[in-house]
Amino acid sequence: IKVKEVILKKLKESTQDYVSGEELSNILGVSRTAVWKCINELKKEGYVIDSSSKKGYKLCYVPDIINSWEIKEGLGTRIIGQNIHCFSEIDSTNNYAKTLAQKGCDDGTVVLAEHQTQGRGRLGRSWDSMGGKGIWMSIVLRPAVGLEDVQIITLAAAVAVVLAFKKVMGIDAGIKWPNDIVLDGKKVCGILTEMSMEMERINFLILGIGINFSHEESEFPEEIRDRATSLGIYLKEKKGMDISRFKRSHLIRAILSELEEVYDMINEGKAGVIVEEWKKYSVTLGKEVVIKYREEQYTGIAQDVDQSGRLIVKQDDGTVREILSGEVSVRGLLGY
Ligand code: BTX
Repeated sequence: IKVKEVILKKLKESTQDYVSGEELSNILGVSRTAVWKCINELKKEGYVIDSSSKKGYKLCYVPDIINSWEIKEGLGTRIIGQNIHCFSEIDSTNNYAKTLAQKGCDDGTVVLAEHQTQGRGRLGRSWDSMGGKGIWMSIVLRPAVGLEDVQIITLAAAVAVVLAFKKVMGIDAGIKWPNDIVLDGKKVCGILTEMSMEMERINFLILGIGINFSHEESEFPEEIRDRATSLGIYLKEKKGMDISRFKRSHLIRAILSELEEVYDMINEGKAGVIVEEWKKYSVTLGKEVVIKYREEQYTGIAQDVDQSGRLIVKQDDGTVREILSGEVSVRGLLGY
């Protein structure tokens, strides 16, 4: 992998000119045949490289694939994304991240896959994770905070994703409490937070983020088509832009770097700042909501989110409830 990484770096530094096979083999201290083999591997992955027996190699096109060196290129974080594990197929990135965390991996370790065969949502639901179309990613966090702040981390992750959408694509997305990210009332991203506790303390936390990137409408399973959307669908409809001008690795990098900023704030005890930021993007506050919790169901108006991330709902009879978990449907969103 190292050799491939260096070759790619060299080719990227010189996109106007050819880089000779001899130069590459000298830099790397490997044979020209070894260089040629790596070039072929890169081509198989989708990189378009022109090779000329006289001049050498020239990089013509970088594909939208997910690998650690594309993501790490220009990633300015200290913690999040220092270790990145990429798979072409996996059951669930959250499962793999959990195994890594149990073995003691570093804070901020990232797991990504092109395709998940058993992508998971919350409450035992499944998450459709089509190959090559999305960002299916899990991040291991070891926050220095107590259990009461777990909800804030989930809210913070949603804020990080929304900020990255804005920075990279100019898209203004909304957040449905606690952490569904929606465009035009449809879900474009879901976040699943799982945690391991030890003696009342957080041992580690897995932040699973699923983003529909380039799906066309017909590529979603029929049963979710009216509730799901992708960045690609939205860009085409609203801005007449094609998603192919963006690369997933670029968006991933932006998310990791926004995530590090909010993560720092949490570790510094600034949960309040996160809640205020979250409220700016909320599509829940002020709306009529239906809360389902176990056997119970009631309606009310979502009034606020408190410092612990609880949703404050005022019921029609005036009773005020604080909600930490449960299902919340918002009038006008996701088919309700
Ligand atoms: P959730 O329970 O809020 O959402 C799941 C529900 O959303 C499903 O029941 C279905 O109705 C709908 N749905 C399923 N797939 C999609 C999709 N691709 N787009 C829009 N709606 C969909 C949200 O759970 C949390 C999802 C986290 C996914 C990430 S991906 C990386 C990591 N690994 C893993 O297994 N899960 C997380």
